[in-house]
Amino acid sequence: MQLRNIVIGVTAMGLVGVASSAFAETWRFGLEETEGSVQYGYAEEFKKLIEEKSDGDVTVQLLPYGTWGSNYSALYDAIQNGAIQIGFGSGFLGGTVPESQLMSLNFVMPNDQLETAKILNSDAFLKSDPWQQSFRKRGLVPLGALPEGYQVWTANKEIRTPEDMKGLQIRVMDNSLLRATYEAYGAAPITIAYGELYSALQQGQAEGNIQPVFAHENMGFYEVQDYMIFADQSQFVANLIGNLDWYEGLSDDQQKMLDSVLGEMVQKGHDIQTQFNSERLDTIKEKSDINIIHLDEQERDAFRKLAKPVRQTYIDMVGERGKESLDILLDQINKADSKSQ
Ligand code: 6CS
Repeated sequence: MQLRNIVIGVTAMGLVGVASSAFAETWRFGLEETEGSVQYGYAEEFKKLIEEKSDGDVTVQLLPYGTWGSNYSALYDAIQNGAIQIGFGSGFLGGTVPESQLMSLNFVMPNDQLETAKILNSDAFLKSDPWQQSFRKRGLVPLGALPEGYQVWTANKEIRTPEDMKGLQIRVMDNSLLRATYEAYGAAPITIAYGELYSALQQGQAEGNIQPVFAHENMGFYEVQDYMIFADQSQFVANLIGNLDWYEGLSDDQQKMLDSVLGEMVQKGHDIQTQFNSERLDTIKEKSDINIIHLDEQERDAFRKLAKPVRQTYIDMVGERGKESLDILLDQINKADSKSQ
């Protein structure tokens, strides 16, 4: 587990140093996760494609969690001010782009994870005015979305019903919508930084955790939890964001190249997350005797009912633009559902 002892050594100086090079041919790519993660696997593949297709004119520099700092707002600020050109923003991004909390709603996305990736990266959703404006108003541009696998609960007790979750101090990312969701389930959610979560779980400051499987393994969280519960209530989705001025300053050819690489990355991102999550689950099973539980449909239904009103909470929290994005998303999901029937 790489991050337990991470030292935050960065970086005001490093970031200021490149602020003036927002239009340089080195694209700095900030990741919310460490090496060995889905974001890192995606970024390595993205780097390879961009460097090949630009004939070496563009170099992509990967900045994993810890190299730019460990407080996510430092990463989002750096992307907003152009010190870092592109990066991922997931649960914590709600403080910068409130509408992005849409990705945290439970029981909304299709069960088919590739379908989710296709819808979130479709022109109908990604290029829609409300979604674009949510980011553009904050100096950012949404370039894509990476579903990183189902969010899996862990705890030191079995959880099959909302009753089991009652009062559980489960850790959520810093996101009002996630807090509202887990309060609706009856839990007592708390927020802790990603890099401090292992020791918080170990010391009992947090009683439960929510991560895709690869992260439970990559960060060692499973070592200090007894139960792993698959409720398939939501997928972890990271938004790929760029600095707006940087994006608009790219030549037409560069924008086309970027678009085509992002198109290729939808399937590749899905393949990476599927492989990482499945291999890491094997590792967890080999290395621990954690109890693994899969909720059945009836058990999931109890959580689904409690999650439904949180859609309105999202609208109340973020306003009309967020409602429009939710409507577009639900419409695309319905269309995909009716095609598959
Ligand atoms: O739970 C978190 O804070 C982090 N988890 C993952 C899988 N990626 C980044 C995120 O911020």
